[in-house]
Amino acid sequence: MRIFYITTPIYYPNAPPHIGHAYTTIYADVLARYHRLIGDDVFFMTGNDEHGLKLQRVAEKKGVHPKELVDEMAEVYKKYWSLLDISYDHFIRTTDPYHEKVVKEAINKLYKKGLMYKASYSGWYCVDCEKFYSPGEYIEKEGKPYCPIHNKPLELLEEETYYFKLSEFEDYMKDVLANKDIVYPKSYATEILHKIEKEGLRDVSIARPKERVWWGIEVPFDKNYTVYVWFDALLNYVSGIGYLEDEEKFKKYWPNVHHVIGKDILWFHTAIWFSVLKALEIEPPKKLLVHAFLINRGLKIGKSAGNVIAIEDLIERYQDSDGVRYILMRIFNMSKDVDVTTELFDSIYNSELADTLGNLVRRVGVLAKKKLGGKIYKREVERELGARVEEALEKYIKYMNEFDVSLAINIVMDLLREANAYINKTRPWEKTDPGKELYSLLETIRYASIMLYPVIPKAVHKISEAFGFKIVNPLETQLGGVERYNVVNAPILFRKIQSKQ
Ligand code: ME8
Repeated sequence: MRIFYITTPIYYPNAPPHIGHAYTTIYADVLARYHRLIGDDVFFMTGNDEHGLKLQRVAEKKGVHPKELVDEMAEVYKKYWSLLDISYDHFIRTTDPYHEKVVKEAINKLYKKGLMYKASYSGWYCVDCEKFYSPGEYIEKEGKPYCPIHNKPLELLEEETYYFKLSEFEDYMKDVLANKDIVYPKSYATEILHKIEKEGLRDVSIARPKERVWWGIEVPFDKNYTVYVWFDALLNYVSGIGYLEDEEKFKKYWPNVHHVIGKDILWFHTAIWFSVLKALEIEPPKKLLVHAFLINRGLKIGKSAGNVIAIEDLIERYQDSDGVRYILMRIFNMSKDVDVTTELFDSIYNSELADTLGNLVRRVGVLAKKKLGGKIYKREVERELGARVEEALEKYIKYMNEFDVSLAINIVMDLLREANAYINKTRPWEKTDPGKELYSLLETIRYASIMLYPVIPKAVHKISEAFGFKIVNPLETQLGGVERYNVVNAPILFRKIQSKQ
C-alpha cells in the first residue's frame, strides 16, 4: 500500500479563515480524498499556529488570555473545515503538549550541536508576517520601511537573541534546490535558489525575549526567552506524526510528506525548513506544493487589505460546500494569481455544475425512470463514448498524480459535455428501448462521478444513491462493470444562480 502524508500550513487564528485559507485547505483535501480513493494510506493534517506576538497582541486587545482566544478559535476553524467538508485526520495545535515537547527537544538538539549562539539583533519586523525584513526586501513609503505584503509600517527591534546558524546550510540548500525535485512548480525553487545565490544565507534569530513576547514556548536552556513562532510552527509537520515519540509512525509518514502552501511562505518552507530538518538529520520533504494568490481588486486577499471574502457567504451563494469546492479547484493556479469575481464564480457554477453535470444527471435520471422504469441492465457500452471515458480516466489519473487538480477537472467536464452531446444526437426519448444509450450514459456518469468525488463528495454521494452504483477505486473498475442500474430518482444537484450582483 502506498502512503500519502499531506499537510496544509497551520493558520494564525487571529481571525476566522477566509477564502484564501479555504483555497489551500480544499486543495489539500482533494488530494487527500483522491489518494484514499485510489487505495493509499493517507494522513491529512491541518491545524493552527497559536503562539507569537501577533496572537499575543490580538488577545491583549480583546482583554483575554491568548490561550482562551486560541481555544475558542480552534473550534471556529474546525467548524469552518466541517462546513467545507474537509476530511482531515488530525488537527494540530502548537499549544498541544506533545508539540511543545518536540519543539523544546529540537531546539536543545540544535544548541548541543553548536548550531546556535547568542548575539544582539537589530532589524525591521512585520508582526503580521511574524518576520524580519532586510533592506531590499521591504518597500519604502515617505522614507519609512513598510511590509511588502501587508503594506504596513515595520517596527524596529533591537535585542539580544539566539541565532540559528542558517549560513552553515547554504551549500546544502543550493544543492537541494538545484538538484532535487521537491518544489513544485519548479519556478519557485529557482526563485529561492537565485535569492540565496544573490544574498547568501544569513543566520536567523530563533528566540524572543520573554519580556516582549511571552506568549510562546520557553527556550529550554534560557527561561528569559521564548521560541520564535516560525521555528515552533514548522515543527508541527514532524510533531504531528510522532517525531521523537512514535518512531514507527514518523518513519512511515515522513518519507511521503507533501506540504501545501501559498507562495507567501515559500522562504520559510525552503531555506529555513529544509535547513532545520538537515540540522535535525531529517530528510527534506518529498514535495512542497506551492500555489499563487487569490486576489481582488489587484491585491492579495487578506485581512490587512480589507478585501476578505467570507467562507459562509460563498457557501450560501453556491448552496453548499460542493459548489465552493468545485469553483475554487476549477480556478486553482499554482503559478498565477487569480482575480476573484462573482461573475467568474457564477459562470463556472452555472455552466459547469448546473448546466453540464446537473443537467446530464437530471436528464438521464428522468429518461431512465420514464422509459425503463429505472431498471437499466448491462449492455455493450457505445464504443465511441466508451473510448472517451477510458481516455478521460487515463488523463485524469495522470493530472491528479501530478497534483494538477484543475486540469483533471477540465478533463471530466469535457467528458460530461460529450455525454450531453451524445444524448442530443441519439435522442433516447424517441426510442422504445433506449437501453444501450442509457446504460452507456450511466456508465459515463459513474466514471465522471467517481473522478469528481474528491472535489464534490456530497453531490457524488447523491448521484450514487439515486442511480445505485458504488464509489470505488477508479483503477479497479471497468466499463460495463455494473450489472444493473437501479435509478430511484433524478436529483437536481445544483440550482442555477439567476441574479447578478
Ligand atoms: O502564514 N490566496 O499563516 P496564515 C491564496 N501561520 N492563499 C492564501 C491567501 C490568498 N489570498 N491568503 C491566505 C501563516 N492564504 C503561518 C503558517 S506553517 C508552518 C505556518 C493561505 O494564517 C495560503 O496557504 O497567514 C498562505 O500560505 C496561508 O493561507 C497563510 O496563512
